[in-house]
Amino acid sequence: MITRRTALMGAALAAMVIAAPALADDLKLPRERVELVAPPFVHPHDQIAKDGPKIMEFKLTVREKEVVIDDNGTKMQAMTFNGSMPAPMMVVHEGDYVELTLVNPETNTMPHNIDFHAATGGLGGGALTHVNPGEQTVLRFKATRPGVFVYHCAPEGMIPWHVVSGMHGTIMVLPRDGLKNAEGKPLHYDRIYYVGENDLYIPKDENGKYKTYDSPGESFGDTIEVMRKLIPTHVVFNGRVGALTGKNAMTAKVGETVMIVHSEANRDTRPHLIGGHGDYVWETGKFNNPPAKDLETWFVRGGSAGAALYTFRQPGVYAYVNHNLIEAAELGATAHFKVDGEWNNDLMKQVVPPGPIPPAKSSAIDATVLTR
Ligand SMILES: [Cu+2]
Repeated sequence: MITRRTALMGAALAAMVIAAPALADDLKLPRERVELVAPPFVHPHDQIAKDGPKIMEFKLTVREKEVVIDDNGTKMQAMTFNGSMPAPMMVVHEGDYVELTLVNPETNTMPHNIDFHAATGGLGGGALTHVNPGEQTVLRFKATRPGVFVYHCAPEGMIPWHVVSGMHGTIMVLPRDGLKNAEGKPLHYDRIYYVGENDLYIPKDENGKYKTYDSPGESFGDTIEVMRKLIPTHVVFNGRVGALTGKNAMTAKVGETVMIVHSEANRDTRPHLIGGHGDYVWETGKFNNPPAKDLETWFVRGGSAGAALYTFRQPGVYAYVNHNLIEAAELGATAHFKVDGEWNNDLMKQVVPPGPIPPAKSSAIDATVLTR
């Protein structure tokens, strides 16, 4: 029998549980709260850690929302962390603790969680972070391995659907003393951009027109049908066709070294900078392996992130693509870098501009005809 007293005690106990920090302060480490920013931008951070390990605090709020994914106005019921596709990139140093508050507002319709590929145990945190609408949770894990690692939502029975609906991002765990090349020489970047590639599977009606839905749940059955055929209708960078092209181009200056982090949580991809290279590329994204040099195209395995450093040497607009060129040109996987600076004629020069072919004096074709 529950008396008024036991009910009150129960309430008091519940209040104590709620009032107590979700995680006991067993770690006597300084804390740093980080404000995340939407990709392709990355929050300010030190490339070389100034002092010892910290508890790095982040907050992700799940946003279920309708988004437009191309210039034709095609709509999708997206599921996101913090409203962006991909989710924001987090940066910490090896040995830091990542403390994430994951919020699932009651206005949402789905349960969500988070699986950090950088974390050890508990399904990458997925087993400890399952939150229904109206709930939040706090997860802490130690960043023990340096590199760029994908994180994504992974609710039981719906994992691929939540991932291709937008719930994926990247965390970068930098070595405390910064990045190095194969010879141990320090490497640094002047700018960093985060490109998150996303394969999308939008259902069509009997007339071949993309369908729209009022909620993620309503789109589930049709979307799974398209997903099972493994042919994406769109392959996009940062949530939609054109998210990083034209006026949305990423920018740099000649002489600047740019770090490009590229993730695909679900499917293989092959980044390529047209007219440039990867000076140093951690194709698997893990900084304890020496970076490869002078790459033309690199391979990012589905479910991972890669990192490339490039120092721009010429001005102009560079296309940065998934070099499955059908996916780049027809399905959307294209970004732009707009680079200002001085042109270097030694590296490239137009010796003769395009013009009419001059008449041949004595042609090899004629000689071939004569010998027949
Ligand atoms: Cu989810």
